[in-house]
Amino acid sequence: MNRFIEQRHPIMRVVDLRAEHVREPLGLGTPRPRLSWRLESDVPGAAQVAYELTAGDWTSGRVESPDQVLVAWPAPPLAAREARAVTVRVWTDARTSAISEPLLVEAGLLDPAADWRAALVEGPAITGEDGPAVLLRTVFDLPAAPARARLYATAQGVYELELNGQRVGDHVLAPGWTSYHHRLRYQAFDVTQALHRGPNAMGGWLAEGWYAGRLGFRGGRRGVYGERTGLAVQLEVDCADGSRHVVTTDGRWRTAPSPITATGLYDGERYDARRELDGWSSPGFDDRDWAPATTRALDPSILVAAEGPPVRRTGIVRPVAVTRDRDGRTIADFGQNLTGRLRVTTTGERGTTVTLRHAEVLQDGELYTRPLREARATDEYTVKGQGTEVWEPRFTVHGFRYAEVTGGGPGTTVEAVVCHTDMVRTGWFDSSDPLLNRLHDNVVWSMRGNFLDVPTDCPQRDERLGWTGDLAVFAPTAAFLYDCAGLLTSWLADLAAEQAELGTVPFYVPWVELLGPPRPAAVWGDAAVDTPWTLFERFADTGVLRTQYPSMRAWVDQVAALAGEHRRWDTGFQFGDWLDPAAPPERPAAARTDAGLVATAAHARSARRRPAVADELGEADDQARYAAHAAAVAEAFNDEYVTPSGRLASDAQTAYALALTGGLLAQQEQRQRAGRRLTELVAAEGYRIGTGFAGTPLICDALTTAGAEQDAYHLLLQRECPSWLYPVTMGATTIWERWDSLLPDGTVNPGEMTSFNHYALGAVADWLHRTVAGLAPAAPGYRRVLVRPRPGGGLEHAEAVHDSPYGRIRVAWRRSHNRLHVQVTLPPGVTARVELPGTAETFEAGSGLSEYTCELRNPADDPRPSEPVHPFDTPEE
Ligand code: RAM
Repeated sequence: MNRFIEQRHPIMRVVDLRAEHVREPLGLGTPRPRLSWRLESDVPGAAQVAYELTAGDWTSGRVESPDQVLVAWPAPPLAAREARAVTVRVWTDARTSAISEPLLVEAGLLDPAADWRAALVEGPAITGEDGPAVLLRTVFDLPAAPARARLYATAQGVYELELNGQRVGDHVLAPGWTSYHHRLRYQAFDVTQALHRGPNAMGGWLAEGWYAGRLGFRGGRRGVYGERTGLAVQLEVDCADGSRHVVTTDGRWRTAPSPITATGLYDGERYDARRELDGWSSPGFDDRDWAPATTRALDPSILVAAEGPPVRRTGIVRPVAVTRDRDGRTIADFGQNLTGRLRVTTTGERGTTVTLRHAEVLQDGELYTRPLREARATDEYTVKGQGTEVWEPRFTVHGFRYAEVTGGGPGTTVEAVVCHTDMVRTGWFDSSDPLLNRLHDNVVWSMRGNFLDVPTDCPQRDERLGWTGDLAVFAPTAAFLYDCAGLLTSWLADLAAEQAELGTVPFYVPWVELLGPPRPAAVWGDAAVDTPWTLFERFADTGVLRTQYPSMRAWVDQVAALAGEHRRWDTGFQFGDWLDPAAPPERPAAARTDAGLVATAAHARSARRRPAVADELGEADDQARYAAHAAAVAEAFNDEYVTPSGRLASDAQTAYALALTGGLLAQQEQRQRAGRRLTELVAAEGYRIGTGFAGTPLICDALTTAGAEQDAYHLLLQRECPSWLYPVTMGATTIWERWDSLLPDGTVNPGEMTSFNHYALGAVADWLHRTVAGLAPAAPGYRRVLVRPRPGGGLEHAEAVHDSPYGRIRVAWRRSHNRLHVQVTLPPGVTARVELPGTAETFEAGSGLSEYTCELRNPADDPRPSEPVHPFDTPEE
């Protein structure tokens, strides 16, 4: 319980002032960035009653309002490139805070059609194999020292830039992956310090990446977005003498081959250090034998600014063991399945090649690469032979725990460089059960491994696609663990763009046509509704509801049309309860629960959210229309799939879980019967998992709703396969795609889809946070919290900590004998309703620390009537 030390706040102060969901607000894409801040105070119950914002010399004056999350920009809109220092101070009933540290907020190129001048300088055309990276460079003179310099850059491909021999920024795989034909992200850098009076040089590395490299399974496709890469840069310099200079990618750039002779996201990178060109991005370099770069126009209308943090190197992991296999090859075990690449230090002889292969698992002491399918995941470094050489690939990442190193000299060492979107960690869980804690750590690592600009299904094989269903079920967990609002806002913009083009929400976003044209599929397509709702619920972002509103509506309307007059979606393609453990490995859609039942329940859930969204946005007509539709779908579901006594047409766990958590059972009697039947089915299955993709994220909530929390614990703490803890007992360090990705005999599941890093089944962590620890949102952004811990499973203590938009929330409990002690810590501005087990009494908590003690009785004696544990969907009485 003491893993998270309480902070003492001796004074009242405003901290963590931020703009939109970007932590470094340079080059913002909006002229009116919304602002958020946190208040720290040691006065119990303290809450803001008013604030004053300043932006440059503009001030809002005192505004009577408790709002402190995504508060509307108070000043005249920013012009393109305009920067203003923002501060805030707040008042509570009793005190006034000091003025906060200033936050410099700077707009980017707000109207790219007018502000963007750069063309693309091109790389080579694609071939049937991974292409090389090329170098591109130009030189320019500055008449005086720079006073302010901004570099805006993007690529059709992936790029890195250098100025005068120095790397620009620390982004990995920029510009990231968006639906490039709709939205191409540009990056903004402050490069004032990298320039000087006189001659300067700028250089770029450019490779195929997602734009032109191989994407997708079964051989995939190349050149999905275009057959030739391009780099676009616009450097804007204001010099001390008042002169202004703009350097762009244009016909003056020159190009040459780089040491990277081939690079691809799946196959890896080849680097020949003998081909390095010293000083190539510095002014004095002789580039006469470089070729002039060809250029082509860039359509500026698709350019967008970043909405979240970039991909970066976020950690280094050193091997926990280094062994030699039967053939004398070195195998490094990093002790953790992760996403990134190796940094190798070697002292070989010139011309020798160090080969690095990657895998998630070993079998018979060797790397086992079959689960990677057609991803080679192999990097090669050819030594130049000048003492100690250190190399890390630039334009590839792999999902791996083990690496095989061959060909290096005797002193060759490797370390793993973890790469993913550089989100701020915001959520923690701890309990008295080490296996449960490891499960939670595995969820965190699977999120890290798969939030690489796009929320992907897996990071290792020839796939790594933004599967919508996976994200739809995982988003609530993700939003607790990390501040992923920016990343998901960007992804949702792609989802909406693809949906508008394709006429439906595709299976994954960005869309790459691999399996024929996109088709609507329940649960997966419902990401269009679920994800913005989650962002609203967890980050209080009404803006994202507004932006996604047409996409949400289009999805619900499309499914309503498919369901037709009888309001059942029981035709066409469905993934259904994908990967039900009872389905044969080669037929993952052959689940026990009828696909039409799953699809209709999913539709009912999305339809039910629509009026809530419409209400939030003040769309009264839609509110009434969709409320009626949602009721009609629920009724249709009841008519078709539920008996009057509460049995379901598919007598399977997922069917009951969907009905119970979706509010689809009209009568109390039906709910009780369904709850009992679900409990029976779970017990009959021996408390092993009996649900697939659609049911697994809901099963513990469904049991809780049915008043069977102890059965949920039984399921949660099961160690026999299939279960959440079985992989943990098998040494898993991430969440697996299949419960038995590794079979009990230690061999790898022979199925074609056997990833060891797939976050979807980790969605249970949201239940750990909300119900085991008892920390659930009860109003957007956790402004109000439901503290409803439900101890069980023999746990002695548990706690969850969340850095909400308002500040740190902690709920911790510990049992001693038959007493339960609960601690609740809330930040200023946040209140909680506290519901302790075994009593119908409720308590109110305000900011600061509140402590409660109650008797723990047999949970079966709990007098509280069963009710949904996800309170946010159910208005407080
Ligand atoms: C697999 C993906 C993903 C799932 C789809 C249906 O290929 O890895 O997890 O959403 O199938």
